[in-house]
Amino acid sequence: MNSPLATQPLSQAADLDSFWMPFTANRQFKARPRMLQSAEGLYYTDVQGRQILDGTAGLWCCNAGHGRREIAEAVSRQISQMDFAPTFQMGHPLPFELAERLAEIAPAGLNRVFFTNSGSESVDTALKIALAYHRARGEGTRRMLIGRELAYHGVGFGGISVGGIPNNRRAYTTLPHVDHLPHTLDVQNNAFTRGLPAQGAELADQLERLVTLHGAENIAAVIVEPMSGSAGVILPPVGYLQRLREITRKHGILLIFDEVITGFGRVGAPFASQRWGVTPDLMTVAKGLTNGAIPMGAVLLDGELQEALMQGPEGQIEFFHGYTYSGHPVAAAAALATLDIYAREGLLTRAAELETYWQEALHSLAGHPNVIDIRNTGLVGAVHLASRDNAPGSRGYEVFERSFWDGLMVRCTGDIIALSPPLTIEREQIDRLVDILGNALRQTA
Ligand code: PXG
Ligand code: PLP
Repeated sequence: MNSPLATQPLSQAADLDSFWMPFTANRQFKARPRMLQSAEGLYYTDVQGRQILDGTAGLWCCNAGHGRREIAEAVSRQISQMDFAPTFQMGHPLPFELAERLAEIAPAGLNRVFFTNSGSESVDTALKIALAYHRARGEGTRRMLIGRELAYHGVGFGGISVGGIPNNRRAYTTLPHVDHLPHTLDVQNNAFTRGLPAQGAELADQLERLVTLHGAENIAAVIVEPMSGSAGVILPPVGYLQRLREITRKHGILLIFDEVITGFGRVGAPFASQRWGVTPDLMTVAKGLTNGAIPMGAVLLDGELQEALMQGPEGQIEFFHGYTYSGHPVAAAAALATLDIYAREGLLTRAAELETYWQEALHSLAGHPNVIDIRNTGLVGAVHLASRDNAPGSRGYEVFERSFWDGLMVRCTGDIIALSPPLTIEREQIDRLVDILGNALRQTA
């Protein structure tokens, strides 16, 4: 494998200036573009015809792998039959069917579904439901939202407010009445742990401090990713989520799990909530809901929350919120076809079956240059590199770029390499992934 880092020709695309790419160093990218053209199974093919093993399921979303014909056909059929239908004061069967199907695989009690178009919209929706719920119950002083350091909850103003990634916040303004729990990354004590770290459950007790500081009667909800994905795979210490659940319940605070990444089989159960045995009051999803094929998100919630908003006259709208495309027929068709695939192929639990193999393959990279931690759960992994003096992030980026030209797609967050392959990955492909990444690590000083 030779890395054509310096020899890559510019793409054939006529003009790269007009598209302002999201979360991208546009000038750097456009000087040497990585341009994908097609995808099938575990592989992307780029415009030069090079095959790239997908180590990230796109952006954590193509859980069933690429090119799934059933999804394409469902989308094509639906778009011909009915391209769009309003869901404000109007309906069509698909989102009703989809909501019921989601409730069947969701953690017990989460049997109401509000549709959105993305994870960011799901987060804003969940936060609004939490605020409206308390107000409807006569506890309107509960306005405060608690997030966590290093959390990623998308890019809406609600999401960046409860989120804790400094670069995603600092150029903007955030909601008032927000506070944050400490994050749970502890490389000093937990480095190279296989699975969930043993140390750190007591970090959940920081919530008691925030309750004392702000008053339980002022706190509406706590939102956490059961496992932080974007910030570089930060796992919940054993017992941590249970502790958060106990404290929130004790103080009448709603608990929201943001399962945009962990949902749909990523950590070995349909949802992280089930894998780690903690049921939140609300749960946000997106990404894997449609296998990434069509934008769609959702908030799943306990039926009692919706009930609390239904106390007014029958003709009164109980929740003043919704998106033009909430329950979009084409997205719903894609989601139903996706759920069929997940069920038929056992993908919502396949990560649990592959977990040990994945874990050992990944941990074989311990001892490679600059590796200071390796983390894993389900089919998620992170290789954490020491940062270069005065150039944090540069080493991670170099490994990412080298891997790409060697035929492997990974994500880098600063100096952390994150991995989340499609849940359809086979053992040989895991070996290949680790080979290419190992090579990139060895070649990166
Ligand atoms: N919550 C969580 C936990 C997420 O991971 C969002 C909300 C926002 O979803 P949308 O659909 O609005 O992007 C996310 C998204 C990465 C990466 O490389 C992660 C996400 C998106 C893009 C890249 O880690 N997570
Ligand atoms: N802006 C304007 C002017 C609108 O009319 C609408 C929806 O009708 C929106 C924003 C919101 O768009 P969406 O429902 O797709 O989120």
